[in-house]
Amino acid sequence: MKALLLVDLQNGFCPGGHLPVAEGDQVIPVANRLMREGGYDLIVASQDWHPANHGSFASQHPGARPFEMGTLSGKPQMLWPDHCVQETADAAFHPALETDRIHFVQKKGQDIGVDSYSAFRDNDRTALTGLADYLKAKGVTRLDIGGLATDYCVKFSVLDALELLPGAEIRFVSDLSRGITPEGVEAALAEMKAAGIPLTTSADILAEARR
Ligand code: VGL
Ligand code: ZN
Repeated sequence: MKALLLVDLQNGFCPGGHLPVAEGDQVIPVANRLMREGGYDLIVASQDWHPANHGSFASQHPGARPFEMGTLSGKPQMLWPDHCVQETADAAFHPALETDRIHFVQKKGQDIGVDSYSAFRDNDRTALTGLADYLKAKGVTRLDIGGLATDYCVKFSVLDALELLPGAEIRFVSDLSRGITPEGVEAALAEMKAAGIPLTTSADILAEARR
């Protein structure tokens, strides 16, 4: 069972959004092509879905500015601009994303006291989202992962998938992903490489599916 996980392909992380990733919108056609022709049996997506008063927002910390380090529930936390607030356009999937091809959407980041970069669990590593159980129940043997942002939600999702789906082959799809900072992307690539995650591209996946 081959599955694709599309991480946070939302307006908020695309140009014009509240936490824009450079060229974030350029991965949308890649995602659509992979959903159509990538040979996947199952397609899942995560959706950053914050309450308006989420504790990761700088706006909730008097005197703090976005992209400063702060604390949340006693732990170091990057403070973000308000983004992906539930039911707003910023939290919606990019309008060009062919969402009718997605079988399951995992929302995350609803708990105001803890951030959730990974699609699989909160940053404090206690609460699981349910995505790993869903994928295990489907018998997923290979999971390709990409999306926004490489240095946060994609990286943590990849590393958690490796741990929470033992026996499954986990791959990072580079051209399906863009990051917030070049340094962050470089560090994320090194971390994934050190964990033994193979890097693949949509071209390789499409060629594989045609064979
Ligand atoms: C993300 C920062 C805050 C992401 C989500 O999707 O990478 N980054 N919330
Ligand atoms: Zn967020």
